[in-house]
Amino acid sequence: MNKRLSMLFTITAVAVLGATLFGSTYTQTQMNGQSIDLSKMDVNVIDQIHQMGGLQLVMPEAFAVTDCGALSSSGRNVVDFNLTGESVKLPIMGGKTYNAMTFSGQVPGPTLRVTQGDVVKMTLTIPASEVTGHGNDMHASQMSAGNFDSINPGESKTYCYVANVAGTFKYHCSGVHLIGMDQHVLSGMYGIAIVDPLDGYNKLMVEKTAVNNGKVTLDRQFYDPDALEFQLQYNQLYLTPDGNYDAGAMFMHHNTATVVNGMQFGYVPNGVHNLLIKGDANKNIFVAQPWNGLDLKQYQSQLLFVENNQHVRLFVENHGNEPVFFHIVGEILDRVTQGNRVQAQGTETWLLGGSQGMIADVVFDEPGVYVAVNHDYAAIYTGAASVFVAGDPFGLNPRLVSAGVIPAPVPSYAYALGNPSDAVPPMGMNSIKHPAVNVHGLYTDDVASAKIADGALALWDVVPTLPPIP
Ligand SMILES: [Cu+2]
Repeated sequence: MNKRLSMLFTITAVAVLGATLFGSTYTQTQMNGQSIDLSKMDVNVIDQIHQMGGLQLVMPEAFAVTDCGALSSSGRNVVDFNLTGESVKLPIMGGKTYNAMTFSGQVPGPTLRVTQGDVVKMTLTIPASEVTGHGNDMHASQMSAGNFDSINPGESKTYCYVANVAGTFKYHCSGVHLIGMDQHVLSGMYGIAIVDPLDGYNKLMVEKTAVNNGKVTLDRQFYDPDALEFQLQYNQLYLTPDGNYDAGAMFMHHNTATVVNGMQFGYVPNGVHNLLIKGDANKNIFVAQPWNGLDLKQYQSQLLFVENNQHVRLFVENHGNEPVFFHIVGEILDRVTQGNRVQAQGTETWLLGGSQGMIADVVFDEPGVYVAVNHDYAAIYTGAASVFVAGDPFGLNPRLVSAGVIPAPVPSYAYALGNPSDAVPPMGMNSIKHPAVNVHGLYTDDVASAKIADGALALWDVVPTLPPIP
């Protein structure tokens, strides 16, 4: 065999092996971008595979079948979850756009929230105008995604399952018959399902100490299960300069951006916060303020506001290709749970591998600024830094009251500015309602308009009407 033919033969064999190993078939871009060193492949093994008739992806026929009719009349609560598959252009940090693939025009897709034991009835619709088919795999189910397969443009398909296990679970596009799954997921087709425990969440214990009669003693504090809740979903973007998916970069884990809820540095201060705190929109109060300015509308970065001594529940998911070392600068995670079982108490950092979720419970005791990071320095510097502001660390209450923005001092700035809509999950078991929500997220304008119609604050309209704050 001449050298060129041999190389082609090897590439074909790698594609077949890839299909076998990953249940997928490499696309041409992935072949070009693959990082396997072909020169080190054992061609004899490939010969043997070919002598055996070759390998190809053959899925067994007998997938477990879900009967929506039977599940709907089983005495369980049925929750409809409707998604559409839409390819759209969305912004990236720095002013460019990328070719995103989305569930329902937003990245991440809408959050599903159910109670353990509910039937989820998920319907995926692909508009006739969509450029490609899409699939769906919900990790909260325990049915193979092969059963659902993928759907062509102009079609719709429904899938039912019982959410038997409590926790935070990824859902994602499964590509077209599993082909291109990596491209679809890393371009934006991911989201979470929150399954609340059937009997509700447990009260939270926080380790403290006290001094009694000159002696240091344990002073454990207990918090009600009701909590203020946020969702933080980690992923990466791998893009060419034109904003297309770059499979070669993906294979080498060379990301273009680390994103939280779809955006780099999406929860850091912007000009409004500069103005409130420094009296000058151009005086940055944080090192990175890339989504800065009212003109960015739903894309301007927003802060996460919490009260002191409030039980805060974080639903965290790693959708990406790289680990998340979840850490909050200035805090210890008071509890980490998965599947409603405590995994850790009083841990500084918790590791989430790819496609892994958790619930982290935290109480922010002192007024201040706390930064939630992926404690991988490359991830921090490429976007995984999200700022929580607890209480009134900037002493704004008197100024906000005298300017008439709020009638009386408030326990967090959420009462004046709201919390970002893409970080606020739907209400569920033991949820404390956010005082207000502002429109923030990697949303199409249609999605942003729908959020406003639902009562979320459009800060870019509201803030200019506020009286000047001295
Ligand atoms: Cu897709």
